[in-house]
Amino acid sequence: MKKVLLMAIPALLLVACGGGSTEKKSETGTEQSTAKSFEFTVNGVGNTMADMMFDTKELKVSAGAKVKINLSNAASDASMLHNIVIVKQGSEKEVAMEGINLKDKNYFNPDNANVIAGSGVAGPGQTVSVEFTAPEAGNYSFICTYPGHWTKMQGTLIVE
Ligand SMILES: [Cu+2]
Repeated sequence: MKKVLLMAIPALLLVACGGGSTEKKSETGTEQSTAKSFEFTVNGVGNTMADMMFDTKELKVSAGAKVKINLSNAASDASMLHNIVIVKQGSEKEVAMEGINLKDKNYFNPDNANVIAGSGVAGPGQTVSVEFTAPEAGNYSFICTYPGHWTKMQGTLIVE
């Protein structure tokens, strides 16, 4: 699994940041024992391009928390391959389009600044996971970037 630790997200939507928080910019490998953690399971359902979707449309976490999202592919049709990629809102299409030819990278570019994190690809009956540190407060999207899926398979990650 790719380790995607984005500590340096360029200031986006940096508005209501009251109080000078002294957030630790933890170096790779260190962990704040006080950090919250969240784990979710999202199911990829449907067996056709028309009815496929994530069964969960909204996830809520705290900024800086450890987050793990398990994507369980509940499809039975062999053509239904899914991943789950967390991206900055508004970049869904761009990230998905860039990923079309990146089969070797699970259909997304982990180096794209709009990508927070992403999972591997799950075939029917398989589960894949993505773990990341929640970015700063705001709304993000989670999408499936398997070619042709992003418009149908979307949800919102709310970071508070
Ligand atoms: Cu998909």
